[in-house]
Amino acid sequence: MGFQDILPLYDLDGEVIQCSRYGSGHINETYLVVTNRPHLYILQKVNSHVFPNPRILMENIIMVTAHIRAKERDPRRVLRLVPAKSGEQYILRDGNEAWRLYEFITGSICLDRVESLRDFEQSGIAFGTFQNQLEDFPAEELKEVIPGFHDTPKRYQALHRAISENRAGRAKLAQREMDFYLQREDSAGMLMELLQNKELPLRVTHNDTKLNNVMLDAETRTPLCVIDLDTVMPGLAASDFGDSIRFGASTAAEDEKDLEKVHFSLELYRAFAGGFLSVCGNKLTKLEKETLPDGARLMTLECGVRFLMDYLDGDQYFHTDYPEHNLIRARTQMALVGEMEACHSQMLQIIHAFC
Ligand code: ADP
Ligand code: GN1
Ligand code: MG
Repeated sequence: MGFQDILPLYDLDGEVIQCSRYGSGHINETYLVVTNRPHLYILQKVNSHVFPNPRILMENIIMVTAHIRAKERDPRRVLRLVPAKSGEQYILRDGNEAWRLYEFITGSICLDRVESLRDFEQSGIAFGTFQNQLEDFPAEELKEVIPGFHDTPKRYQALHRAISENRAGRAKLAQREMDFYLQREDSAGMLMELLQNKELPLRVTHNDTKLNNVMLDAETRTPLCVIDLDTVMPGLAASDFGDSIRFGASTAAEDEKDLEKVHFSLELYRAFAGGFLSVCGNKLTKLEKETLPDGARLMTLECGVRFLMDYLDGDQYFHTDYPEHNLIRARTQMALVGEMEACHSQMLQIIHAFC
């Protein structure tokens, strides 16, 4: 099924004059729909390989957006699903192929790279606010869309599986990367252990807190809302903080080939931490705050493990543009992990300075 089959199922405001691929997400198929009114929409085909049960994912999104909408008057401050003519909030075809239509968040920008310290501070405010908005959401109502999504030791088990299967015959091309990640396996379970021992609380978290999952107002460059709610599930505050740092506190793109350009920026880290803690710092426990730097290191390590695993599996999961794309991504994460390891105490001091 293509977007041509799906658009007629909606009662759109105006005639469609354009529908084209949009954005730089790694998972879903996203289209910008333009009508002659003009009225913009975002149409998405949910990735059925990554999300084999889109029904529970959509139920989560419907509940979470309703919860936030009850607290926010401005429609631009929460994702809004457009119902189909049938009244359904999403369309299911061929078993597990799900399509959904969102109102386009007008007058907004979405950044793939940080353009200023302030932009990143604002992104911290956006994710801190999201955490607060869902603070009173009944976590038990949320389904675990991808079980163990940020269970780093479980990600390592999957890497071991990928190495031994060597499905794409690429293992010989990734020896240095496999060595790097495997050397760090012992440290991968730290946050999961604290969670299992009930030393860290389980919260409702976003779990995919990339910079390009935040919409800022185009004029004021202050947060409008957080998007890409597919992975909202019970999780750790340190994972949300950490994944933002992984992506946004790098001096280069996630797929930069020239590793000399890839550095972890403490300045960017400080900007995000300041924004994030200014809005939700008083809600986090002492240990949660102490483990935020570990969240950054572990999310970067984990994402690198996932890129490497996908490279070995033959690019089954993340969108790729060329055969080494996932290996290149695994390498940038290695550069960042190395620098984060070297400045852990400074990262912690920065957190203390905001508490
Ligand atoms: P993926 O899971 O593939 O990352 P996203 O839901 O993040 O998919 O969407 C991909 C991109 O589409 C976003 O980074 C953003 O640029 C754009 N986008 C998604 N939803 C909206 C929206 N409601 N309004 C404006 N832009 C959007
Ligand atoms: C994916 O969907 P997107 O592009 O925002 C992935 C994240 C990774 C990220 C790496 C559901 O995020 O977990 O951290 O790529 N999302 C899913 O860039 O796996
Ligand atoms: Mg996204």
